[in-house]
Amino acid sequence: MLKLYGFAVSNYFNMVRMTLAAKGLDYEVVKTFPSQSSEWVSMSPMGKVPCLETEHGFIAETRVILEYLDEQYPEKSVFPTGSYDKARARQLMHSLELYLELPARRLFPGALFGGRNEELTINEVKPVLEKGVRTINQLANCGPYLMGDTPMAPDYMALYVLPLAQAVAKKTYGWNLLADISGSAELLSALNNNEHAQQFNAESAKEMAEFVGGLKPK
Ligand SMILES: N[C@@H](CCC(=O)N[C@@H](CS)C(=O)NCC(=O)O)C(=O)O
Repeated sequence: MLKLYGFAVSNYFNMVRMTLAAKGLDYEVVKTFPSQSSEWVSMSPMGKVPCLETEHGFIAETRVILEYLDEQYPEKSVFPTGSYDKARARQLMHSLELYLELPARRLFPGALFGGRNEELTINEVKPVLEKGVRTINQLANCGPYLMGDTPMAPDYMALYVLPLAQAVAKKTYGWNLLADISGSAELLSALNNNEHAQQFNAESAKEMAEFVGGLKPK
């Protein structure tokens, strides 16, 4: 059986879980935190989660895992058919990660973790996020999902990337980023209606509460 390594608070882990659920695949979760231990790095070379264990070996990097799952288990595909539409789906996924998720992560310390961000970082990230928003608007065909009326792999990324980018942009710039992505409210509402999304959100909230509880002095 497939094994998925990661933890419930992880955005990327949840993107894979949504895809596995959409495809109706059985898998076992192995709760794992990122680390540079030699054992973990031998499975996930950057030490990150998620990582998927298949009958052939390990695969890391979320977008690659999603594509592997779709090729290996073509039933209930989460990519459109046809090279052009598939490439557009991949372009959306790259754009969500490179131009929203990753720049937003640079601001985590000040926006989410009670630290502070350097002025330089704050100024560098804003135009990247703005261009990222423009890109998603240009590529998306919200109806209500990013590729039309059926949820697909880009949606399972957007479900976790958009709220995070919104939280960071709001806290850092007072910017309601989601209001600038047309159809995002309908998209997130449709995706959050999914029973698996609700289950993973609940697990994430529970794990986050345990984590925060663990930080409080006893
Ligand atoms: N590009 C990676 C990113 C995964 C990632 O950053 N995961 C976070 C947890 S949500 C992590 O492992 N962080 C630890 C680290 O960056 O070393 C992917 O697509 O899977």
